[in-house]
Amino acid sequence: MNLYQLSIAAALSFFSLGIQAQTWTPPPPEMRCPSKWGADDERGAANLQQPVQVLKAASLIRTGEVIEIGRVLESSMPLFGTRKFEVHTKRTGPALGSNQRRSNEELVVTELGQVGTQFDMFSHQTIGNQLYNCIDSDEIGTRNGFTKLGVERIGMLFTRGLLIDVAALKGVETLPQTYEITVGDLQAALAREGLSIQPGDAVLIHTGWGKLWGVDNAKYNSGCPGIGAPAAEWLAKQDVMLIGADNFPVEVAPNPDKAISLPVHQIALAVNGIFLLENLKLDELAAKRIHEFAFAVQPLKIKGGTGSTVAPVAIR
Ligand code: UVW
Repeated sequence: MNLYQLSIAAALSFFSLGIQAQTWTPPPPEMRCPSKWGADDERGAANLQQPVQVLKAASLIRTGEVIEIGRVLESSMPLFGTRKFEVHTKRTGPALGSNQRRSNEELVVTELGQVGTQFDMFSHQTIGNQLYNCIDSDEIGTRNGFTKLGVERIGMLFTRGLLIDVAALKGVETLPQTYEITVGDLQAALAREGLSIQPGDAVLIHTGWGKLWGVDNAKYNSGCPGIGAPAAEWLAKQDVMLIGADNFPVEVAPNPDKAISLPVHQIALAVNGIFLLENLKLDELAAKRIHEFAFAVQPLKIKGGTGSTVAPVAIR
């Protein structure tokens, strides 16, 4: 083997060490319901949003620097499946009055809950027919939104944020496509920064995949590195409030186990009542090596909505 072949072999074994070809099966209803927040609960991990959580996050603000981690909404952004985003500018009428006042506005045609940097609510994903707390999605789905588990119930989340930079841990700008981030990767990246997860944290995972946003949208949407089911279950055990990433589904896609579809969506939203935050812009936090910060996000109050496009920030 020459030097080039040796380095390729070393890189392959470095990444393959993390690959867990495990399957995942949803727990039966009696093991996931009622949720730990009670049978009538609709807010899941948002219940961790208590005054003490806000004060803890506020104590992390030392310089006042605000870093935007949300994407700009525009028609040229990557869109999943058949989703669309169109802005139709409306210039409303002639100049009025002696002061010549004119107005501009726009009609935005989009799946407002599920485009751009997006916050997934529990009404977004099911196991069979059942949503979080084993609520039957057919019983609460109407032509005007869901009568339970709507995103309007969440409000402002202001909590401690952590950036887990797995790309930096591996010494790459971008993790390989379909690389499954393991529990060991998360633990090693946290240890590298001397950090540990606390209940109520917003955990954001940097894979580097976000570099493709607006640059190669087809590749961005064709699959991505991200956490697998074991890492999601481990994060859920740490009592996190939210899991986010710089890719479209937070999780590895497609799953290495070709028999299952986006299991992390079910683990987070349907089983544990933990929010997902997709399509984050994490390059600035990663470049500045900011790993702990105050995190703020407020989903739109779309009554009965399955999620919300959002503009979250990190403040340090
Ligand atoms: C799905 O709707 C499956 O995906 P996402 O939550 O990633 O938009």
